[in-house]
Amino acid sequence: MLNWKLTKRLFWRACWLHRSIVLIRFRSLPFVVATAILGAGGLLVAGSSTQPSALAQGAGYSLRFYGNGVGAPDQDRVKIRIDDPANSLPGPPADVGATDFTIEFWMKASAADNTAGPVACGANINWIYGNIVFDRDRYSQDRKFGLSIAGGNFVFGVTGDGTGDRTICAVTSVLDNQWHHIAVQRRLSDGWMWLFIDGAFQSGADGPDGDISYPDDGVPGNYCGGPCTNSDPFIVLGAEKHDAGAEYPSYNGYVDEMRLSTVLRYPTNGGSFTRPSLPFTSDGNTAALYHFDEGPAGECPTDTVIDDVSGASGGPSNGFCRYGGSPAGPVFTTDTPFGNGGTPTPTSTPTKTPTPTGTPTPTPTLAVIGTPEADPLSSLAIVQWQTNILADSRVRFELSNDGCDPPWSRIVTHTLYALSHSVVLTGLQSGTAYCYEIQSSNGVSTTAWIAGDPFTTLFQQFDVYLPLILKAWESP
Ligand SMILES: [Ca+2]
Ligand SMILES: [Ca+2]
Ligand SMILES: [Ca+2]
Ligand SMILES: [Ca+2]
Repeated sequence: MLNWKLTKRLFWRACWLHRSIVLIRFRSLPFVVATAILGAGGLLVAGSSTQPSALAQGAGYSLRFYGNGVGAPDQDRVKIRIDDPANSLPGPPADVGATDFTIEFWMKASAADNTAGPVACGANINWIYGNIVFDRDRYSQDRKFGLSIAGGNFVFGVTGDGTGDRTICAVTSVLDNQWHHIAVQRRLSDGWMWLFIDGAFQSGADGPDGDISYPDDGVPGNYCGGPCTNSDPFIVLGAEKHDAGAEYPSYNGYVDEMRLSTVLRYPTNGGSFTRPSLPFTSDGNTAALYHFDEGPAGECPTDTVIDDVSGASGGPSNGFCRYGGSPAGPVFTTDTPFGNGGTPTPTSTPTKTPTPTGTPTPTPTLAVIGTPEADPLSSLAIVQWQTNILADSRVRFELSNDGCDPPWSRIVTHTLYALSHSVVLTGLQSGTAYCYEIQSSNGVSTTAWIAGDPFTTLFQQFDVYLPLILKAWESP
C-alpha cells in the first residue's frame, strides 16, 4: 500500500516536473513571440486606417558607406559637429541628450559586409564592438552613446554622467540587404532606453540616468595622438569615430532619412508601432533631419555639406562628408527606402504612418491577468502570472514564514520583458506555508503588489530533476 502510494505520487510528480520543463523551454521564446504578436497587433490597428496614398516625394538619394574604418582614418564617414571645444556655448540642436530623445533612420546592409560578432548586452559599453553606424562616443569620458550592429542585431549603448553604462540588443536581424527602419529612444528622467526595428519593439532597459548631451565645456581627452578634438565633439555616421583599432569595426552599408527628436516618439510600454512609409517631416520636436538627397549619385567629396533641413531653432546642424578609403566612401546612391518612384520596400505590408509626426499606436495600460499561482517543491517554488503587455517580473516573499505582511525579507526581479512571467523562489524550508506578492513594470507604469495564491512546500525533494529545472531557468 505504501509502495503504491509512493509510486503514484512519484508518477504525478514526474508528470508535473516534465510539464514544468516543457513550459520552461517554451518560455525561453516568449519575448520573440510576444514581439511578433504585438507587431501584428500594431499592424492590425494600422490596417484599419486609410490605404497608403501615392508617395509625394521623389526618390532622392541615400548614402553608402564602405566600412573602411581604421583603414581610412577620418574618411568614409559623415561628421556632424555638436560642440566647439574652443568655447562653452551650447552646441547645435543635434547635440541631443539633455532632454528625452529619439534617433531614427533607415539602413540597408548585408551580413557579408558587417561581420562583427554578437555582444553581451547589459551594464557595459559593448556597443563599441559592433559595426558602428552612429557614433556619439567620447574617448574615455562619460556622457556618450551610439549604435552598432553586432551578430546581425542592432545594439544601442549609453554611458551616463558617472551613472554607469547600459547596452540593449535587438532580437531581429537586419543584415538581409533590405531597407529597415531603426529607432532608439531614451528618457532623461530615469535613463530608460528602447530599441525598435521596423516598428517592432526589440528591447528596453532602465539605463543610466542624467544628461548625456555633449558638455558645452567638454575638453576632448589626449587619446588620439593628441586631443580628440577632431572626433569627440562630432556625431559620426558610418565609422568608428576615433579610428582606435580594428577591434572597433565600422558600418558597411546604406543610410537614409535620419531624424533626431527631443521627445519620445514611440511607445514606452513595450508596444510597437507601424514603421514609417514616407520620408520624415519636421515638427517642433525635431532637432535635426537629414534626407541625404544632395546627390548626384557618386562620390560625396570631402566637405560636401549634408543638410539638416529640420529648421530647428539654433540650427542647422549640418554635417559634411569625409571621402576616402578603398572602395572609397561615402557615395550618394539612388537606392532609397522609398525609391523607384515611391514604391515602398517589399519587406512588410505598406501601411500609412498613423500621423505625420509618428504618433505611437495606442496600447493598453499594463495589468496583471488573473491570480498569480505557485508550484512548490520542497526548497523552491515557481511563481507564475500573466500580463496583458510586455513587462518585467518581480516577486517579494518572506524567507521565514512569519506572516503575509510587509516588510518582506526577499525580492527577486527579472528585468527581461515578458507576457508570461515565471520567477523561482529559492532557499525555502520544506513543509512550510509561504505568502508572496508579485509586481510587473514596463517603464511607463507599474502594477500594484498583488498577492498570489499561498503555497506550502513539499516534504520531499526530487533532486534528480532539480538540476534540469534550475539549469533551464538560468538561461534567459
Ligand atoms: Ca564647447
Ligand atoms: Ca536609470
Ligand atoms: Ca552641449
Ligand atoms: Ca534620401
